[in-house]
Amino acid sequence: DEADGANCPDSLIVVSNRQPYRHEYDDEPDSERTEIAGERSADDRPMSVDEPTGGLTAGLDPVVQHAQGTWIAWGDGDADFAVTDDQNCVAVPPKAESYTLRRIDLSEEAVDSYYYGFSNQVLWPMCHGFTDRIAYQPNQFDWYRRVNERFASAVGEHARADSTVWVQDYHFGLAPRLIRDAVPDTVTVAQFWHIPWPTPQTFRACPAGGELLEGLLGNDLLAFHVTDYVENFLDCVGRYLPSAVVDRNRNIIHYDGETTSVVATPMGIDAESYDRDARSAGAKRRSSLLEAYDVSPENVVGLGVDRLDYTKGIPARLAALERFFETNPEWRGEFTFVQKATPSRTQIPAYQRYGDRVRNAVDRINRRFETDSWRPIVYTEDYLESTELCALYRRADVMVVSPLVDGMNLVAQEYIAASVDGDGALLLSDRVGANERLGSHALSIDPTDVDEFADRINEALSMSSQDRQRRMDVLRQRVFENDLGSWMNEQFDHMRRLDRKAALDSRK
Ligand code: ADQ
Repeated sequence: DEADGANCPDSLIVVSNRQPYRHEYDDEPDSERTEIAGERSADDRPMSVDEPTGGLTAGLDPVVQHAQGTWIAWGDGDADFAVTDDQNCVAVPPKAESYTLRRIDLSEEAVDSYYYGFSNQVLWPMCHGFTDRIAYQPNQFDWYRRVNERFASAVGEHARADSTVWVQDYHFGLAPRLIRDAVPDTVTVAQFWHIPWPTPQTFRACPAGGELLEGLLGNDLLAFHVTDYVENFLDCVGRYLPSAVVDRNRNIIHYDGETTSVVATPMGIDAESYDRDARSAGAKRRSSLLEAYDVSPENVVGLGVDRLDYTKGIPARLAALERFFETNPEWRGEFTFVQKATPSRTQIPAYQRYGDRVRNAVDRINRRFETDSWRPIVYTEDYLESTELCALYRRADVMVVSPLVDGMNLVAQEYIAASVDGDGALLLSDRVGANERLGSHALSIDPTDVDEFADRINEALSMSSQDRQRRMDVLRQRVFENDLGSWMNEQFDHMRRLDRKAALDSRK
């Protein structure tokens, strides 16, 4: 199951908000990404190209290379449009050009309203069930529609009769129907929705919800991580689009002349590469982060790795750690918890406040328990190279993944793939998509129950080595068998099986 694209459609068009390559002028370097140096813009200013590091973008890039396809995304780099042609296209990867990156130029106002507004302050909280965090202004939806239209018409310019269009995520809820109207009838349109889909009760709070459902039903294939989200989506359509025909046995919806198959395909990671990085020279040495913070090699280490997002449940995790140190004083000085937090969407006030809340809680707990030679919580927002992240994963005796809600959660899988010594323990929230596949062999937690959570930390630390090994064996098998490559193949198999052309022919 190599993720090299051998199984992908002949003519593939990927649509996503984030682009795989970004051109930046060197005078404003971005330390968060690896760079291919030495490029120069037409006006002869030195430039660099950021390339994808990890996750879906890095996984899809070789597939689109193999397909010699087209990738359409927001051009968010300051030198992006200095290198594109008059259609806003550039051939990538740099120096090994094999596919077309079509960049969409978005104004600041468009980004504010479409990305920070409707996508991240309406759809994100709504889909995660945080309806009280929805901050909706009507012009946000107008911009969301307008940006979806721009992406859809770009797809129209690149699509051929045999193209397959694969749309990523919640930034493009309206695009599928718009794409359908902009491309030949024979084109297959598919989408993967990376976050949860809520119940009808929650979805009631979604502004323009009906239009969103209609947009998504422009897809031939709509995929989620787990069956709960599929069920919720079918329930929402049944409830809020009365003229749709929902076939609950086959998970198919007929609406306005189109047929949409809805499937659950849990996403995996490139497990081999985490395994490799964890075994590499850099990772075998002690984690330089732990050295920098003077964590004793004798200490037992717990680890959390999250974006600073209110769905990730970091304050509740810190409360559980505080309870743990309170009730298990014998672990003071012996157990250090490392929290790696990545600032995200910091333009949004709720995210700024969340960051403050987390940092304050860490400081308070550290002041309460720390000694001259030991600090209970090591907290960092620094960017970590993959080898350093893998060194931490490998070193961690206990990994804590405790979101309040999470579509899937890749961090839990990364920990497992990097646990090459096979003796780590995973504490896993029962409210994440990953729980479906991993829950039976992790230590399952309700992330909001402070006492139970603290007990579970104690349980993980006291578990026998055989028990940890036995659980980790099964977890590793599941993560390696269901990796990113097999996830992608599953998508492409579904797309192929739809056989849109045959369906059209039979209608004639
Ligand atoms: P996220 O909410 O971002 O993803 P997650 O699935 O954990 O959550 O993926 C985060 C990724 O970012 C991981 O690959 C992690 O290693 C990486 N990362 C985090 N901090 C980093 C750092 N400082 N340096 C380098 N890498 C870092 C959304 C959904 C999830 C879903 C994924 C994929 O919210 O539920 O699992 O998409 O569909």
